[in-house]
Amino acid sequence: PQGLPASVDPELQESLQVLKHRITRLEGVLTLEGKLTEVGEKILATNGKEVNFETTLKACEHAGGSIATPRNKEENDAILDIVKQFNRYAYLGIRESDVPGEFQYLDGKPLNYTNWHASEPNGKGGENCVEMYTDGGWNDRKCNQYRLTICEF
Ligand code: 293
Ligand code: CA
Repeated sequence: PQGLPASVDPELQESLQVLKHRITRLEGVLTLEGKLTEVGEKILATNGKEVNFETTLKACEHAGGSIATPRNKEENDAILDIVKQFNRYAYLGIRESDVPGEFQYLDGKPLNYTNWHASEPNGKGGENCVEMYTDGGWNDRKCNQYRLTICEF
């Protein structure tokens, strides 16, 4: 009936349950096929392609996501799994700020988790992007390298 919230409509409740079950099964299939990694509430995916930073940003955005950005060790490890599977470094959603040597998320907020490789960052303003090595450590690096595209959703 008009005016009642969806939360009390039993038919909508049932439809929602069916949809959620189908999504859960799809996620299971895609995870099994290695096309998708779930970490917390986040989904990670790669297209296996190596492109520069700007192209990575666009590819992830075009897919409705954003470039993978590790916010904690669990997420760093999940991205690392993909980096190791492909044996290719990947750019992260982190960039140098206006202050040389200081890095931030793409929205300009300060980092609240880091995993810099030994002696990094060392670019002193000359390496504005950040790549993940195959040991999970981060290196500041020029943005024009060809790196594995990993997006988060
Ligand atoms: C220098 C010293 C190397 C280091 C490299 C990277 C470049 O060449 O040990 O691996 O910088 O930091 O981003
Ligand atoms: Ca560096």
